[in-house]
Amino acid sequence: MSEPAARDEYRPLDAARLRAWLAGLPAREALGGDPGDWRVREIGDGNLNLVFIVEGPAGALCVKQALPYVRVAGPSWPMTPSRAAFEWAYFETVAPYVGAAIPRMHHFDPQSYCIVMECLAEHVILRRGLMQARRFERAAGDVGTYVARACFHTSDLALPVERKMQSVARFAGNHDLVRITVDLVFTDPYREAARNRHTSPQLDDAVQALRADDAVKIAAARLGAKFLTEAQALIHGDLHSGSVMVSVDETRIIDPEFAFYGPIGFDLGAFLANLLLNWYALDGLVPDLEARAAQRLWLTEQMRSFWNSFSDCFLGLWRGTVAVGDAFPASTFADPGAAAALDAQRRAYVEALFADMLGFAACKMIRRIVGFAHVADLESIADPQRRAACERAALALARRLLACPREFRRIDDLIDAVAQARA
Ligand code: SR1
Ligand code: MG
Repeated sequence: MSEPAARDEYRPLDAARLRAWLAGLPAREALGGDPGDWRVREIGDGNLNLVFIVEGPAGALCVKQALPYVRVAGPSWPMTPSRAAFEWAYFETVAPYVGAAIPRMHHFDPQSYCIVMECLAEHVILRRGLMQARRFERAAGDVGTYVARACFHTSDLALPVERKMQSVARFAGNHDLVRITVDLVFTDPYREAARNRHTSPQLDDAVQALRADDAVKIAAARLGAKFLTEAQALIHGDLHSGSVMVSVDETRIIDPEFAFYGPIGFDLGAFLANLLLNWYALDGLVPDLEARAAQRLWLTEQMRSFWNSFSDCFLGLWRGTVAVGDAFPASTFADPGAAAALDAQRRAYVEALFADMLGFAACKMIRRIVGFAHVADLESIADPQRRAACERAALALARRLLACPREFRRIDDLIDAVAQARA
């Protein structure tokens, strides 16, 4: 990876500069015509970056530029734009394993922290679709398969230690983004912090109770320690429903700027948490009772499909690959008895990932309700009473997941508990 330019050389793109810069890249072929013909729109609505769509007579491209600060907070909250290099490195690393599940990457410029990629014009952000109670039958299963492939192939189950550690070292420099997650997911929600906010006064009592609940705080802190210490695989690091783009028959994963070597359950939990938050937000998003119940049923099926796709694919890869990884070395389990013992261990490994997924999902739900960055599913509910009721129910489930993890052995245990947490 090239050395990024010094921060004071940074210049944010505007339409004119973007046209001039793209005109000098081979990727311009995708646009056709001349720069003057290209239509440039800035469409970024996330927390961090500029995102441009450039349309020419022959086609379109997406250009993402990392800002040197948190977009939603402004320059008072600086953040290294080198995250763009880690986003590029993540895509480069997982591309051989995930096929068309990521956008086609055209170019990375380490001086301007810009990535040029395929424009997914036919796709919508999954969160936006779910907020309109739309259904994308493939999405959750595809994301489960994606996490299994990306994580299995970057783990010690598939990689010899030399390659794994080289990759760990490559992503270790993304510590500024890991710091954000440590603060915003595992620390601030459980204490008074200037950046926290919640629906007040409606949720004041629930937030106070959360911050006084030592069992829940210990569980969250243990998961925070796991996040920091368990370099199980290369993880996306921010796999919420805004990082997934969908069409009727395709699913694409975007925005892996938080990538580093961490616990697989963190990616699983992030996606699951966002399905759960949407489930609770439906009380405020879908007024018709029958339509809401039907959408909720569909969403719980997606949760099941997500977990089943992940576990089937992960186990299938582990069983089917001629493993060259140094974890559970295949050569020591060659005879039939040992092979059966290894298979029991594989199942135990995946069961542990299930428990991690639920714990991390709980942390991700809590941070989106009482921390800095919330989700549009809940934020778009204008009536604070109604929004708070949805948030209170989601918080109740999250606290139960953290306080009573042994009640949740299978995905159906979670699905049963989702509706109970509304009472
Ligand atoms: C300061 S960044 C806030 C959040 O936005 C990103 O999407 C991550 O979830 C991060 O925690
Ligand atoms: Mg993002």
